[in-house]
Amino acid sequence: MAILPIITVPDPRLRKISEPVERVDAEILTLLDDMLETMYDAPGIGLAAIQVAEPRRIVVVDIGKTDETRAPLFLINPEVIWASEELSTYNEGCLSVPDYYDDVKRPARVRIRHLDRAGAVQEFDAEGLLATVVQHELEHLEGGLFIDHLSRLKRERVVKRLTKVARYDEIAAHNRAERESEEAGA
Ligand code: GNR
Ligand code: NI
Repeated sequence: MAILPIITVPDPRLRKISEPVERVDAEILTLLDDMLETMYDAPGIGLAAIQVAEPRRIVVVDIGKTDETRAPLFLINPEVIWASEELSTYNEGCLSVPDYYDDVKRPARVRIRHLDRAGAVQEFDAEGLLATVVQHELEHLEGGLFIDHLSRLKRERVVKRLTKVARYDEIAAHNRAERESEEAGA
């Protein structure tokens, strides 16, 4: 198992449409396990493969709060096959949009069809937080982000701040590499 780096806005890879999984093989199972470990470490309650720079239609979710209530869901090629007309609002966050939370309205209940780890077709109904998280993850597979639901002003403000953070991190990494090569040479 491995903890993978999570990419953040404005990384353009987050806007890619993820590709369906053709066959659930050992490589996919390893990716699912690594994604779960990465999500627990973050910590988060959902993770789409594109957030670890893998443009494949794979999602892990676990809304359990403690180690005892952990119940991971592994969703391969997930689709919403029914959504309620009734909407509900949740204050959402995203590991790829650090330090920002805002209300998003989505269908209150959904029915999901997906492949499981054995490659078998499964369906389940979700409501409440689970319905919200699963829809948030499926949006990632289309290159979407929860900030797409906000006003343009709000979205641009968040993207601007995270662009500055990314530039700052890049300069810090550059300086660190320079210092380390000087120390190695001295
Ligand atoms: O950890 C997460 N919490 C969360 C809270 C409310 C609505 C959605 C989420 S998903 C998020 C992890 C993440 O970024 N998944 O893509
Ligand atoms: Ni997210």
